[in-house]
Amino acid sequence: MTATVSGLMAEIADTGRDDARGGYSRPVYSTAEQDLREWFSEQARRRGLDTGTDSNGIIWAWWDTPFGVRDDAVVTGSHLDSVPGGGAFDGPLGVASALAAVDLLRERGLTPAKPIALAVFPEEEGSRFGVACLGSRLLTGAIDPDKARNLRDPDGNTFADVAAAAGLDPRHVGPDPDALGRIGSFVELHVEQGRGLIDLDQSVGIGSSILGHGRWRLRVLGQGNHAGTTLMEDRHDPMVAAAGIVTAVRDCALRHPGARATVGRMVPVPGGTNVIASAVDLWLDVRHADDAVTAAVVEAIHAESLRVAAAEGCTVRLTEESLSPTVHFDPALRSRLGGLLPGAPVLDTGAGHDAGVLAAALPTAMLFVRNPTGVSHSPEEHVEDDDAEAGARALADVLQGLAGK
Ligand code: HGY
Ligand code: MN
Ligand code: MN
Ligand code: MN
Repeated sequence: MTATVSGLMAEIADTGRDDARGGYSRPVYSTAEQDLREWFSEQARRRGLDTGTDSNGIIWAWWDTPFGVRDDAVVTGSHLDSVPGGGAFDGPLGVASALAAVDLLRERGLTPAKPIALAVFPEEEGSRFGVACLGSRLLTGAIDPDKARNLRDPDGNTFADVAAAAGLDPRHVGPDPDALGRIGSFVELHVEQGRGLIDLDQSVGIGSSILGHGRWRLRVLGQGNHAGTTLMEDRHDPMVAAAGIVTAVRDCALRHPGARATVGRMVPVPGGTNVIASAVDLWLDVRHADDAVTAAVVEAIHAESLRVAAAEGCTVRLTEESLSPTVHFDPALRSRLGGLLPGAPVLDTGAGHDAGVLAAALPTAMLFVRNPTGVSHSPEEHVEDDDAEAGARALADVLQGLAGK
């Protein structure tokens, strides 16, 4: 029985709905994301794939060759966690398409000459612990395991405690050269998070590069006090400084063509309506194709922030949380995909992906599927059924081309 992508997506359409924000909130190791992990594992087992979760929380589902040697495998997959109030497709589309592609290949009677594996990576969004692609960073050694273990979620839970509650042994997270050594190439299918394929009027595109990006925390320190008894002229209000800093972030980005800088999250401390905050945490997301420009934008924002804060009698502390250099996908693999998908356009992307982390360790490529709204990290994100099935067919063609006889 061949499942369609839209049929598989319909099965998980109610998991992790966020009625307050709209869209989905599926933080890593939350009940919703755990339900999706279990759904995927069941789907994989139903297809006879040898399925298990490794010490980093990555789920692997293996379609072995008749000889059973797990070497030079062709791997595809994505993630099931989401941003708060995210869309249905960012992550799950790649996972559902991988399952549907296996069905299509079985229907075509393929006996893989190389093993094919499906993979689901935890904490791709970094929405719970603040570091994007945490699972693939642990796998490849791109993050220190101790730093990972001590990351905290907004409720103060450490990654070690949450991972342990999810059944992992936090002492064993970290680089896994054996797992990496089994992979010959990795191809991630993902909903496009922009307008490229709309403007090209195409269903599927091939990834060329991922914009370098990073995350920083700006802590603005002021003088907490009573909202009623503190005269305006006596205040050192970090919220006022923070408001000026958010505008400065936009202005610094505009002064560097091609740069993108966002403050998507701002948390006053202690956060009482009748309390002048003592501090405000802002999280900064800065991206540019040239890593030196990203650094220059952050430097300009830091300098501006110090000036704006000083004018309010406040100070600012900047902390780097994660950094991902610009990634150009493997040219040889990319041209092989071009041969397997004639006419598919090549796209760069401003969004980060596990494929971007794995690209540092092995030949990696991406496929994108048209999103007719061009909007992502939002309930408006969408994929039409026909495009979703076209994506699964394209992925099946790629897997067959890379792993077939
Ligand atoms: O932030 C990103 O670009 C990705 O969606 N995690
Ligand atoms: Mn994603
Ligand atoms: Mn995302
Ligand atoms: Mn992503």
